[in-house]
Amino acid sequence: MNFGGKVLALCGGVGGAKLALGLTEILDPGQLRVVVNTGDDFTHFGLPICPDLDTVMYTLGGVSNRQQGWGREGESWNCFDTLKDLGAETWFQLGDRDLAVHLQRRALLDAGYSLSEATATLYQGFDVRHDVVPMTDDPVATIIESAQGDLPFQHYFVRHRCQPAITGYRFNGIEDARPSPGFQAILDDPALAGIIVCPSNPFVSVSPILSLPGVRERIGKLGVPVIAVSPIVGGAAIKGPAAKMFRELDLPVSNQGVADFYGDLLSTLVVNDSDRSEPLNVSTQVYYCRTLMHSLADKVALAEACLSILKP
Ligand code: FO1
Repeated sequence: MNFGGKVLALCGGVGGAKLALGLTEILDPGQLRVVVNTGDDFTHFGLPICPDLDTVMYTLGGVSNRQQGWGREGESWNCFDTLKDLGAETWFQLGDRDLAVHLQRRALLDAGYSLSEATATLYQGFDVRHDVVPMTDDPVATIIESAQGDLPFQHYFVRHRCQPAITGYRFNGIEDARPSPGFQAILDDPALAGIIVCPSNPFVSVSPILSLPGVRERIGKLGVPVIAVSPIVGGAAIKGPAAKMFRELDLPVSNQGVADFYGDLLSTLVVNDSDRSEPLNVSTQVYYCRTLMHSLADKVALAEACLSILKP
């Protein structure tokens, strides 16, 4: 696409990966950088698991399990079944092919590579040509504060199936974390023409990225358009626990709630067509289009719509 300048996409897991795929269909590798949440990351069986980085990698690499929303298609479960036989913890499922990624990430990190470097190597292995970088190379862990106490994110999300009512959340380590070199470089790049906040969970997917020291302030001062695709449609989340979290945090489960959450960071909120009748009291522009992304054509159409808003 003849798009003047570079685009930065801020991205969590499934919803973010879908829009990122649409963007890669339109933009050349040099025109796009995707920055991915790492607050969901954790260590399991000694292996570094990066669910959002891997969901984006499998999606852009064309090997994702689209029905499941995580992991790879055509997966086998020999290792996992054996773990079961051995009486090991099996609340977090790891497929054989997926395990190879975590093993190689472990080896790269142990050899002294940063998470950014390990990610670049893994993405190359899946023939992903666009730049995708972790938000930080430093350890950050999302903690869900709940009626059952503090839960590391994967325990809340997978082990407890998002059932505990949430009372708050925090990102352990965030104060000492620095944006990754690739994230910092795009923020400092004079060619940066706009930022797209993907339709990911605002609290636990996008907020960790924006909470890195200096990031929100830097974005505010860039003077480039910042658009967010609302993950709420018809008062419900497209996927995942976002709506439940809005409700439990006493926030409106609506596009208004999303706009309020991002506040003055945004220049445009992109809202699904079907929500045209929702009254919105916002100071940002509102752009209506189809935001549901079932097919590749949907993903490309939404990416085109976002880029048309950013285009000077
Ligand atoms: N999600 C699940 O609901 N159950 C699982 O067993 C599970 C395993 C898993 C393994 C590797 C990986 O990269 C992701 C995995 N996910 C699983 C998804 C993931 O933990 C969440 O969807 C994200 O953290 C939310 O963005």
